[in-house]
Amino acid sequence: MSRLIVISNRVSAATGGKKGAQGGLAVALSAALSEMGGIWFGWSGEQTDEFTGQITMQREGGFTTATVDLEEQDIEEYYNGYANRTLWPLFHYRIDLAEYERGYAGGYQRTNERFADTVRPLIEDDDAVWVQDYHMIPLGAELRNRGVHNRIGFFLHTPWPPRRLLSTLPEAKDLVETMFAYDVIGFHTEEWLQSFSDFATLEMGARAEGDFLHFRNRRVRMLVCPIGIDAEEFRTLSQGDTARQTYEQMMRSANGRSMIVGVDRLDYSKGLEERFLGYERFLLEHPEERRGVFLLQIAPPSRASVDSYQRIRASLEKLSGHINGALADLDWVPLRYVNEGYPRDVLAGVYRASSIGLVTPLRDGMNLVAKEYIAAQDPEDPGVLILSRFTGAAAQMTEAILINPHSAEEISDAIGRALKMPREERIRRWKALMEGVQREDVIWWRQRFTDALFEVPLAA
Ligand code: GDG
Repeated sequence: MSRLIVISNRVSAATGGKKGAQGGLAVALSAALSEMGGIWFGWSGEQTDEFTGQITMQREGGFTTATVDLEEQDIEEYYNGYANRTLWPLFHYRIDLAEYERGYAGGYQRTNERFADTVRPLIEDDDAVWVQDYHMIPLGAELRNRGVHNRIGFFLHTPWPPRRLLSTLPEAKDLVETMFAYDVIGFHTEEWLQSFSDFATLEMGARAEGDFLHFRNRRVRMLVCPIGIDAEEFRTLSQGDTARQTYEQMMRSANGRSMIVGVDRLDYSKGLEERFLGYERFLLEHPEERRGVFLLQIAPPSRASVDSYQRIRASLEKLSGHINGALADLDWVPLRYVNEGYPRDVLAGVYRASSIGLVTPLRDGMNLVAKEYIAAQDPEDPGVLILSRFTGAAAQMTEAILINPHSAEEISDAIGRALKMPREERIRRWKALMEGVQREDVIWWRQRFTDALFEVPLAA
């Protein structure tokens, strides 16, 4: 049987089988790897003085992880540079924040070549290779250059930007050309897939035929494959001791008030400023509701060495201070803003105690928090999900209250509507959402992708 070789920027730390310590993606990929056997390869997250390609192998839970250290220049140009300062903002439609530097592009290419050199000897003839995300777009082409004829798939976890935006990237065509080395390319939504196809056909002369794109002598299959969560695991987590204690603690602290919750990595794509402004608008427009609600925003800092992340952090501190300064009372604080991460079982309890899940990204490939919020609810008395229509999740979660996050009025109206929503309507919406979260879960996602990959005929 074929083994699976998963390649991603970071490899999830081995957790000794402790459920709940990993995120959904790690759970899904480790399950696939344990079932099929294989290797998960990526950067260790560590820095070394000089790149040697020395691999650290660890065997755990039925599969092997293989990691490699990078040198300082690689980390600066490939990870902090091209991945986080160029591609991430561009792929989230923020060309105002994207930095186009030849040094970053060169470092990205060099580091991907280093990854290819390092992982190449681990790949056997029958293996299928699955590359994850925007850090590693040229990796498939580099593997082909090193004689890998195996099936190779690529999955993009972020949006793919519209053609005219992608055209601002100096090396856009070269980058897209490398993607024709893959056999299957997966996106969360039809919209991201269509943007990719538009660029390839209209800017580069590729030919579309059904699900396939033809370019020069290559043919790739494009696949819509929305990622899910491990719904069962999350539901179990939300009924465990820690989640229950957290739930009780939160209910006591809410003291009869309705809690609204947001949970996001601190990132400008998540629409946190817009969320705060929408919530402030609700408080200003509905003074009578004020003391009956509060917003808990959990936002663990990420990518702190990148300037744009320092700026968004400073701006949110200012805005939350302003809202609390203007509106708080002796025994009521409208906004609890916490820059810390919490274990997943604590988060599950927080979600369950919240009357509203407020998810307002300006752009998001999928957004797993929306799905986790639904999975954690009490079926008898579920909360209401307010979801930005610019997330991948909105294409599936149509029973949420869908809003435009750029409009403070829409956020304010949605909060008012959610607070007043009758229980029967809450239950009806939640049931439909939960059914989707359970049906199209993370196991479904990886099965859908690997099925498509194994349908590809092997090169003669
Ligand atoms: C990228 C794409 C796509 C958050 N705070 C804590 C914590 N989290 C967990 C959440 C959730 C995960 O992090 C975040 O996932 P998202 O999907 O919301 O967002 P990104 O990190 O931007 O992920 C995204 C995803 O890839 C998968 O394809 O959906 O669009 O941008 O699981 O629960 N986890 C813990 N403590 C926290 O404080 N333990």
